[in-house]
Amino acid sequence: MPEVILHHYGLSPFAEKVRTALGLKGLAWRSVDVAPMPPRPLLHALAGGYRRIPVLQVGADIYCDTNIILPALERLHPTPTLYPNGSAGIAQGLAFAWERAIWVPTIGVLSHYIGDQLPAEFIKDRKEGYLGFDMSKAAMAPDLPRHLQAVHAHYGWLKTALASAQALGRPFLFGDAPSALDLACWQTTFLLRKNCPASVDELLGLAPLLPWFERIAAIGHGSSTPMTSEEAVAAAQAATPAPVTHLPADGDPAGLKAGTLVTVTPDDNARVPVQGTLVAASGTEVVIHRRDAQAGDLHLHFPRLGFDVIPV
Ligand SMILES: N[C@@H](CCC(=O)N[C@@H](CS)C(=O)NCC(=O)O)C(=O)O
Repeated sequence: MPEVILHHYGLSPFAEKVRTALGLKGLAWRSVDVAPMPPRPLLHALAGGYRRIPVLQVGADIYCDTNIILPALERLHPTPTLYPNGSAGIAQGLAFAWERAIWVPTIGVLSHYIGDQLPAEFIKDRKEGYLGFDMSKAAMAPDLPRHLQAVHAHYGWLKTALASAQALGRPFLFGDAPSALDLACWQTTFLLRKNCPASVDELLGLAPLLPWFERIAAIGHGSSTPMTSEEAVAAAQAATPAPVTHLPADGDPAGLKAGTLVTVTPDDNARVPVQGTLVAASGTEVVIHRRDAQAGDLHLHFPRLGFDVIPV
């Protein structure tokens, strides 16, 4: 099987979720360090304009969004599982819900602490190309009380869930082993705890979560060796996209047929349409083919949750 290649940067918490999933699976992987903001021309060649981080590459198969990266890792390297004790559906659904609901309020808290230290060009990039709003401290300050309420409300259910698990002698949400849901809830907490002063724990009442947080932090990232973007593009060029055998033929719930020209666009932020020909689709995944002048024939995989698939 071709190497697992992660395109990412160190400060990305969504990438930290994938790095930890790679650690949980004990995988050896290749690490392509990308800039924290575009231009990223060689990643653009692979991901067709999808601008978010991380992106996972396996040969000529490109996985965009952690909600398809984790299921792909699970399919390619099933053990140890990211979905212990039959948790796949609930972990995937709640991970999506958690990240979707808590992301902007989490940025509000982050900005409260470090928003005035962020470089102007970073704030401009996030406003114009990613979030659609100004994440500077001054701009976000009026919404801080509302964001704090939202963050507290979400940690409210997480604390209840972890306390209930602990009462049953379980260190993680679904038992003895961490799940994709643990990793999702953990990564947004990681963003705050990594970048804010220690007082963030008190502000958000995180103390009951800390033993769980440390257990996940201890998983590590497996073993990675660096790779350049040029080498990653060459690896895609030299490979052939894997035949799609894990999705039903003509399985698109909206009746889209293989061969249809479509765009796939995130429905929350960084709404850059990626165009390609539908290869296969189901209620959980869509795969499109595109040919890139540098990277050759590629299959791009996206989750259905959080993306619009529109015929051109
Ligand atoms: N739903 C996406 C969210 C990814 C995301 O928002 N990543 C952030 C970095 S943590 C990002 O792309 N920021 C803008 C950028 O790096 O260009 C996923 O699960 O992968």
